[in-house]
Amino acid sequence: MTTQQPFTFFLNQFEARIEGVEPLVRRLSSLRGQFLDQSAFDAILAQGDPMLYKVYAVDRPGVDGELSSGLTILHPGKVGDEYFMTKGHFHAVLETGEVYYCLGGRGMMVMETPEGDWHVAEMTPGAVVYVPPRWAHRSVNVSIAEDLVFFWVYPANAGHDYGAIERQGFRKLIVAQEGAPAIVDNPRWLPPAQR
Ligand code: M6P
Ligand code: ZN
Repeated sequence: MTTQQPFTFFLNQFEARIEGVEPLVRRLSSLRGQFLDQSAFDAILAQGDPMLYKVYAVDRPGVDGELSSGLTILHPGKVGDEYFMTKGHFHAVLETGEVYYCLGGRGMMVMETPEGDWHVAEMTPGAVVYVPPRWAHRSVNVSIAEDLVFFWVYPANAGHDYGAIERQGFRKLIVAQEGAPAIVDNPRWLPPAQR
């Protein structure tokens, strides 16, 4: 029985990175079909493929008891009226939660259960957002020009299930209305009984 050894890593809060970790980069093209305004999406892509976010992950072996953690930097921007966001996912092991600790910027965490219950939590520096088991989650940057920076930790064997979200998105979208973020219904979203 090998005993995992304790370790320390350094999260550089001011440069928003984790020393010695290469980030996963997600560009706009990897969220094709996720934004409501498809023509605005295509118009941006015609000019280039902007980086939406970077994920510095300190992943651990996917065995019981291990915890993965890391830092995500989500850039500000919009596709039409909709703010830049992460893909969003359920965990492959549905009954696993996640803790998010916001270090900078201003955002919202959109969450929902497989039954269609929903919740949106504010993300501001110092906020710790608890995502319970069974809740899908997506981070949205609602700032005009500031990166949304947050630390997260979750069970290393949780995995990511993107399928349900890719098929119809979240029940609620975050869009700019008169210059302020608003929670609106997603016209693509269907209740479980109608899928
Ligand atoms: C957080 C964590 C990561 C996740 C990342 C990007 O940083 O939950 O596990 O990968 O968000 O979110 P997504 O995987 O939905 O693109
Ligand atoms: Zn997660």
